[in-house]
Amino acid sequence: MAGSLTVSAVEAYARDGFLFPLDIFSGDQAWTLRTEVESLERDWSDDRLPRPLNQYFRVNGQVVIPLLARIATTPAILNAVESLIGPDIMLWSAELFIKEPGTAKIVSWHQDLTYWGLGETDDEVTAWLALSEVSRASGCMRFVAGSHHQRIVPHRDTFHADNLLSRGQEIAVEVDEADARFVELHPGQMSLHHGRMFHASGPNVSSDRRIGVALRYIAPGVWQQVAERDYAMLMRGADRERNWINVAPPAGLFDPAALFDPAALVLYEEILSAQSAALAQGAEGQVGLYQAGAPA
Ligand SMILES: O=C(O)CCC(=O)C(=O)O
Repeated sequence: MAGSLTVSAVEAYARDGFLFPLDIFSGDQAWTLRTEVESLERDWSDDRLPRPLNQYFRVNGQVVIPLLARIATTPAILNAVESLIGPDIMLWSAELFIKEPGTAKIVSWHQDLTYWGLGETDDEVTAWLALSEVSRASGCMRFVAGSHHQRIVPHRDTFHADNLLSRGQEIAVEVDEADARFVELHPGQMSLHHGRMFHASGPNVSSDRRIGVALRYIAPGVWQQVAERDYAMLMRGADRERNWINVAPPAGLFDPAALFDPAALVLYEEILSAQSAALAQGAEGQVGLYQAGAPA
């Protein structure tokens, strides 16, 4: 099946904690997806939404933006993910990481699972899809091979304005940059990384935007261990464990009807508020992306 990983690729993922580059879309298809993202920015970057558009881009975008839910169901992506976590696949969050050209936005060294409340599971994987040229110059990710074999290491919050992470969290132990692999991708290619992978990304000194879609997939057996409840969208197979409140893809884009429970924008607030118990655990400052009713 298109996208399914070979035995040796699965072994490489188990050894290194990542895989790239994987071809998912042609350059033209990726360009079309990029223009869809950019038309959302053109049409909705005003005050018609309860929160700034970037909030919906950065966390749980699948709940309110059909485009992100649609990308997450791409068979070639799901086939690759299935090779790693099995045939039952749920989407926990879809996120856009955008760095404007010539800007200082970075992502500090971190392990994804640190504040998600999902424990140290091996059954979560991020598929990160490039919708632009993703190079060293444009601020590609860097991975440390084999770092996922460690447990979750201590992190500290920086809340740095140029950090794209919700609390600017960074690993509090030394990471040797010499160990880093640069995850360069062409538009339409993706990488896969383990939730305990040490990873970071640099500023965009190129002349184009750097646009990536991060899709956080879990097997249904993963469970929320900090917040009282959590939500996920079934992508393939079945959710037999029932650890998750199952949510459906949005019926329409920011549909006015979605202002009323149980539809998308209300559901979005409900999910943020539930997840904030995990995502803001131990934070000394406000974790903007998870603040009730507040702009991000
Ligand atoms: O897009 C980036 O630069 C970082 C993304 C990231 O940290 C992630 O997807 O886990």
